[in-house]
Formats: sequence, structure tokens, C-alpha cells
Amino acid sequence: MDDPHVAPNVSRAEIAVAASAGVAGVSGSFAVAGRTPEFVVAPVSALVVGLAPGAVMTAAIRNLGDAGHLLALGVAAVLAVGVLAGIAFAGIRLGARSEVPYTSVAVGGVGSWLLAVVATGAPEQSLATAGPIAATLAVAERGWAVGRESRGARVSSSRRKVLGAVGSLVGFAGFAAYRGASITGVEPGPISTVTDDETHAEADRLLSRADDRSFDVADLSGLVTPTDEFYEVDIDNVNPNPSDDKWGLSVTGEVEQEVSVDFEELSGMEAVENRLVTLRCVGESLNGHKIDTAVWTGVPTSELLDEARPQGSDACCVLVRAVDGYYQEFPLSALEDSFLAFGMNGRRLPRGHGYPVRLLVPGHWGEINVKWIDEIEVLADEQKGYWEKRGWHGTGPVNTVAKLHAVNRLDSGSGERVQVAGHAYAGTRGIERVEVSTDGGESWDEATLSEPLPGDDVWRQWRYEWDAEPGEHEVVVRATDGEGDLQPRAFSQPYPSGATGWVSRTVEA
Ligand SMILES: Nc1nc2c(c(=O)[nH]1)N[C@H]1C(S)=C(S)[C@@H](COP(=O)(O)O)O[C@H]1N2
Ligand SMILES: [Mo]
Repeated sequence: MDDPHVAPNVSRAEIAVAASAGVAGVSGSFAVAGRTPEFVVAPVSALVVGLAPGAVMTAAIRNLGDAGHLLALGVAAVLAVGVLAGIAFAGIRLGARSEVPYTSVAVGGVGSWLLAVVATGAPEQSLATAGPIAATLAVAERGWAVGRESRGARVSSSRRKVLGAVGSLVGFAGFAAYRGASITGVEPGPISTVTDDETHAEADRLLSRADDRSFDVADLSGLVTPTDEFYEVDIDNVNPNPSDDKWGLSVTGEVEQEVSVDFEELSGMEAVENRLVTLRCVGESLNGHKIDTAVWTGVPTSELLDEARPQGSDACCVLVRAVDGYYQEFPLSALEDSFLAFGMNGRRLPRGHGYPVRLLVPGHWGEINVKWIDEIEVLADEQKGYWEKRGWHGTGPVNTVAKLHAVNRLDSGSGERVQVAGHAYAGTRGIERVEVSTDGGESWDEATLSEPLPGDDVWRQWRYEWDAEPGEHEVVVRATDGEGDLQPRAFSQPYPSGATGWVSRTVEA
């Protein structure tokens, strides 16, 4: 039965057992850890992301979103199965040469456990990787022992055993997928679990104010984005899952005094407040949807900076680091009005948006709004951040944009009344005016803007209606920011400095 293509004395059965052990190990790990950093595939995935060229990463994150993350995680899972199968195989081979019973089980079990501990740093959860591998090897070794004793046993009985083994493995993997999918990591409770009720009440007031001022337009999202619809951009396929008591933030580098806070100290500060802030990703397409707004609860970063006292002329900029290995560099001045948020829309930050604490830098592209923040290093010399090393220029203020997301036909008896609407955003410059053309840019009319919301970094909604002649109309939208600057007409792709141009769309009346 030996396969001529594999090394002498290595049987297909051994390879099949090793591969099964690998699948069982990854399954067991997922059943216990789910999509958290303790999942044995997570470090493999981080390695893959680290090695991937910037262009590939950018394309995957921009075009595939979470599907891209799942795809990459799938590739990493296959690699992890391979590595664990390798350990199991080493166990089987050593076992074949050893007189000591269950050598394969010991080698495969202990070896995979050690590797999982080194990779994830989680000794207990790593048992869920090693256990199923050891069990698979034990079943196989027992089967081989029995097989040797009763040579010539009927083939049908061994086929039945193989089918049974495959069935158990598939069943176990299915159970693991189901179990692991329900593990979400830290769950955000209401903000009042860490602040006083007044802070919570204030967040609720801002939420209802935003609700009141949002247009009632079909297909147009409100002025505040519900947390589970808020866009998300992550470099990793598995988000960190930190706990409050393990978290800490320090201000280091060119400062007179290094400062560190833990979560209790930060959330217990007098200065806790709520802010409405819009975020926009530099990688989003011109009329894309990677732009959203929330009510954030937190503390001005100046509370820590004032204590640390960056050293005057020596300090040009900051390098902000995060738990997931992400880092961004930008001018110290941008940090002045920034905010350390631990709440989002009246609840603790969800894991995907930076639990326990993230940075919000008013008016700047999303990428420097570092999630899972744990260090602010004040620098004397400029450096490149994570995305800047990959060619992006996304640490500065956002470009002005007017989106066109809703087109509705209003029933008005005679003729076609058409409504178009969207959001407009210019960071801290604010939006002064949005204009709409229904003839491809020949003539312009002013759109109605939503009432401004408190805060100096909040988008606005616009809407416009007209009686349209039957046929096609080229609708174009453009915004003017609070400094009186009309957004540039010239179109450019998001890479490397953010999309520019006027959004246009053909509307059928
Ligand atoms: N630690 C960390 N912070 C991060 C990122 C990340 O991958 N890791 N992505 C950045 C990017 S590119 C953007 S656009 C915003 C998105 O924030 P959100 O996912 O909460 O919408 O977070 C930024 N902060
Ligand atoms: Mo981004």
C-alpha cells in the first residue's frame, strides 16, 4: 500500500493522520478562542499580513473589506494546519522508531502545545490545540497496534474505521466552527459602567439631538451612524482583545516627565466629556462609505500632555503605537485638540473600534485615529508611520467631499419630482455650502443643509429636489468648506492622498 512517491516507509496513512491532527488542532483552538488573538491561527495571520507587500494589503483592505480579512485568515488557517501536521508527523515518525508506547502522542501533544504557547502566549487556551492533536495520534496509534496484531483483518472493517475517523473529524470541525463563531471577545457595556450617569445622559442627549436634526430621506443614513454600521478598517485579520486591567497608556520620549495611566485613572478623570466626531478613511473611493460619525466619550489628550510637557523646540512630532502593532507618526500640534475615547454612542467602545481606548484627532484622516492605543512617544525627528511606509500620505487633514448616496422619486402628482441627498464633510474647516447641478455642471443651485451639530469636526447632510423632465440627468454635487474654498474639480484616486473631485451620477426621471 506504500505510495511510491513518498519517502520509503512513510505511508499514506501516516500523512493522513498527521493532516487530520493538524485540522483537529486548529479546530480545537477555534472552539475555545474564536476570532481572538488566542486562536492559534491569529499569529500566523499576523505574520502573513506583515510579509504581504503594501500594495496587496491596500487592495485587500480597500476592495474586499471583511471578506478580505476572512480570506487571509483562511490562508493562515491552512498554513497553521500544515505546521501542526508537521509536528504530528514528526511524532509519528519518532513513534515508529521507538519502543515506548504512545511516543507519537507525547511528541505531537507536547510539541504542538509548546509551539501554540510561543505563538499566542496563552498556555491554557493552547491545550485546546494540543489536546485534539494528541487524541488524534492516540486513536491512530491504537489502530495501528491493533492492525499489527490482526494482520489480514478484513479490508471492509478497516475502511469502516477510516470512514468513522473522517466522520469524527468533520463533526469536530463543524462543532468547533459553531462554537468559535459565538465567541466575540470583550463586550461593550453601557458607558455608565465606567463613568457617572450624567456623562451617560449627556451622550444620550447628543444622540437624540443628532437624530432630530437628521433628514427624513429614504436611503440616507442619519447624522450619527449606529455602532454596528460604523465602517471599520484594520490592518490585522484578528482584532486585539485586551481587558481594562491589562491596558495602560504612556507618554514617552522628548518629554520633561514620562506619564502613564491605567484605565481606571483615565476613565475616572474630571475631564471626561462627550464629543461628536466624524471619521473618514483616506483609502475610500470618492463616493465611498468609509465615513461615519459617532458620539464619543473620553478625555482630552492634553490632560496627559500637559503633565508630560513635551520639550519645546526638540519635539516635532509624535509616534502613536497600538496593541496590534500599528503605529502612526504626525505633528505634535495635531494632538493638541485630540481626544482619548473609551465610549461610542453611549456604550464602551466595541472591540473592533479600539477597546478599551482609541485616539481621535479632529479633522485628520482616519488612519491617525489610532485604536487600541498604548503609547504616545514624542519625537525630535520625523519618522514614517505604518501606512506612510506603504506609500500613503494620510496623516494630514481630510479633503473636502460631498457624497451623493440617495436618489428618490417623490410622488407629486404631475411630473417627476426627484430628490437627491448625501453627506458633506471638510473636517474642522466645516461645510459652508453644498451646490447641486442637474445639467452636468452648467448651472448650479444651492442644496439644503442639515442644522449643524455641536462640535468642530462633524459632517452635515444635504438634500435637493427638483421637477425633472423625463429622460436622463447628469447630477453633480460640490461642497464649499467653512474657509470659503470650493472643493477641487479634478478627479484623483484615493491613493496616495485621498480621493478628490466632484461626485456625479446619471439620474433617470
Ligand atoms: N491600532 C489601529 N488603529 C487604527 C487602524 C488599525 O488598523 N489599527 N486603522 C486606522 C484606519 S486606516 C482608519 S480609517 C480608522 C478606522 O477606524 P474605525 O475602524 O473605528 O472606523 O482607524 C485607524 N486606526
Ligand atoms: Mo483609513
